[in-house]
Amino acid sequence: MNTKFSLPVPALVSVLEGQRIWPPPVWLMRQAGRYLPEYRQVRKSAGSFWTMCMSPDLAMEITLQPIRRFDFDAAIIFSDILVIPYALGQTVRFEDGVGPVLDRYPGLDGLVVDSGMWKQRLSPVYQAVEQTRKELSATKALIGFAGAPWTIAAYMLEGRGSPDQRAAKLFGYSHRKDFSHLFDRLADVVAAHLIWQLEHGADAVQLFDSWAGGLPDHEFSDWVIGPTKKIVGTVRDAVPNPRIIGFPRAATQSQYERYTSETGVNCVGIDTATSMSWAIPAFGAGVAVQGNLDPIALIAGGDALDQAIDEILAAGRGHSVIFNLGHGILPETPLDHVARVVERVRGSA
Ligand code: 1CP
Repeated sequence: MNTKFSLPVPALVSVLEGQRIWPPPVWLMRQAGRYLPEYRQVRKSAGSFWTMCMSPDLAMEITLQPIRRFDFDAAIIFSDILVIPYALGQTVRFEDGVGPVLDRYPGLDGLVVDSGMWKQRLSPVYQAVEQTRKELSATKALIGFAGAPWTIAAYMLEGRGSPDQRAAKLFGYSHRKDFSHLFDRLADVVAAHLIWQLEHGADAVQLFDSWAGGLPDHEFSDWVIGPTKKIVGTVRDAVPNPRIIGFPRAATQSQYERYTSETGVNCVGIDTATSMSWAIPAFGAGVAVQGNLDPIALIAGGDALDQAIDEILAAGRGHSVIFNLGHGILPETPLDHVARVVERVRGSA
């Protein structure tokens, strides 16, 4: 039989390939998580966050929960950016009320170099990606992700999340060479992790550089742009037409512009303080823009939420945009406010 049929292309994929889709595809960073009662239920029976990340069946279930409830245009695989230090041999624990806590940084020589070992340790993520892609409707995109090297390095050297990344910066300023070797290692493992997710069925990948804000220009070049560019190049050499979203959260406008023109990503995620109407012309037509509703406006709801949604839509109309938050959704977010976002974005046709 020679029956030809073509699968629908998810709207998010079309936007990442440069098309202008209206209404724009919508998903929310950290859309699988504690604001969902069905997530809290699974979390309770699984016992720990890490167990959920490392069990493909549970990770798939949690990934699909927000799609079932809100019909988002994309699912993001349930995992964490801190699986990378784990793959490198630096143990991570998630403590209730504290967040992630890492063992002491073992130094470059203490990190695992064998990519077979990385793949083995991270294999539950690839299994989860493969299973989820099979389960998810063909109209929805599946996003894989990784932390970007600077943000991962900050956790590895600080041992936990920190407001100013002081330990990582101090290390970087005082041991430039060692730091640059660490970035080389991180770029290798992060690129491999993105490639393996794409090979197992992810339609796109996002690099989270959550701590990119607050760096001087020189360090932004060395620690954010350089490693990201290297990762994008490695992924492009390994996989045909990979779709890559970069999110250098809280960078300055000129840093955002340089990140966009120099790294080679298909789409740049902007944070809440960076305006959509500035970013679209500044980044140019070849790059899609994702963002950037204030997660606190999402908690507030009402007129403030409607107005914030409408401003982003007005700025984005006629361009390649993906509707999202400017940072992750917060646990206290009311469910009906999230439903309101999807309804209002879809209603803007
Ligand atoms: O149940 C729980 O207590 C765990 C909370 C939780 C969740 C739901 C953590 C611990 N990680 C996650 C999942 C997660 N993390 C996803 C899943 C997919 C989705 O988006 O739905 C993603 C993409 C991440 C990415 C992540 N982890 C980032 C980058 C995005 C961001 O928000 O800036 C960061 C910085 C982390 C580290 C991390 N993991 C968990 C927490 C609480 C944190 C942040 C801690 C800190 O502020 O330092």
